[in-house]
Amino acid sequence: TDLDSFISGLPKAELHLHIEGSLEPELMFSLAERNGLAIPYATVEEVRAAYAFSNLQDFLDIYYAGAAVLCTRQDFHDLAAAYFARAAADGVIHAEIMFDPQTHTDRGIAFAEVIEGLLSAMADARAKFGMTTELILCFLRHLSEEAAFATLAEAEPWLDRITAVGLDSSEVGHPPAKFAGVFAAARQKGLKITLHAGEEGPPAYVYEALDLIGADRIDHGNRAMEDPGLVQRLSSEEVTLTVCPLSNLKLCVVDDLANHPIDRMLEAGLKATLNSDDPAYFGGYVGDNYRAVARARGLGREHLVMLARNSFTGSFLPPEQIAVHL
Ligand code: ES4
Ligand code: ZN
Repeated sequence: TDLDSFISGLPKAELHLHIEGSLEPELMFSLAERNGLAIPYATVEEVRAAYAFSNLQDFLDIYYAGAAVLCTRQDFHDLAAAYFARAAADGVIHAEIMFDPQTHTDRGIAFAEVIEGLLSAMADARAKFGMTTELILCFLRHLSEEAAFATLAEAEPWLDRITAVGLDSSEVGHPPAKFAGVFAAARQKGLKITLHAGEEGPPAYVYEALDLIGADRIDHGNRAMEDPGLVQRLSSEEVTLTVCPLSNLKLCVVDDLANHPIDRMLEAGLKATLNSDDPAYFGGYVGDNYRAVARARGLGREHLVMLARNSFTGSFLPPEQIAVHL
């Protein structure tokens, strides 16, 4: 349709993408074979059938198991190269990708293997597609703050190639406050900060992300909509929210895309963006998210243009580069 081709042709940035969540079942099988690892599935169809989640933790258990096939620098390169090719086809011209080093270093994979594989794919994306890319190092919030400090220390040789630090994994019971020290240290090193907050966790976690951590961006933020004062605050401070509709549907953050709050967020003055989160697990890349939510909520071109515009103004690109995209 017209709207579909309008969406594909709309230049956009992707700001919320876990690179481990872009591992398609086909690549999972080929990497398992290349690395001599067994996986608990017989076929690609069986893998996809396992992707029926009732909450975030359900998904995370399967996502961490899948990530275990990633072992070498080449594996991380191939993973990211496949994502950049799909993103480019979707009209993504700038991508800020998150990675979870602890998921790999805790299995004995060297931090260097992970990041060097990602960096080489990023260089290729620039050369092949003209795409600009940035790295966001995420701490796993179900682990200790001490472990996050150790990860930040491991990243030290690459800090000039890491734009921001993030916080992901199991939200409830692991509030931003648990990581106040390590985010302060990251800020001191010149890193930007983005935190998953208000996906399953309460509005209080979004307040903590702002007040205790000084977050530059909020990942998800859906539950902020429960608190009018918080909506006002996010709106007046122009805090970008990286919203992920197909993720919200798959993880039962919303019961139906027809009830997704994206247009209510925009109308409340929130700087919402559309993103894919873990596209291999949630049934679509960023273009699919635009199309699905446009259809379900009846969004018009003005909404879609605003969402794409927010993806650049909310990016961690320097202001002069943002200006080029507006
Ligand atoms: C994640 Cl959807 C989501 N939420 C929290 N942590 C994550 N890690 C990967 N995907
Ligand atoms: Zn996420």
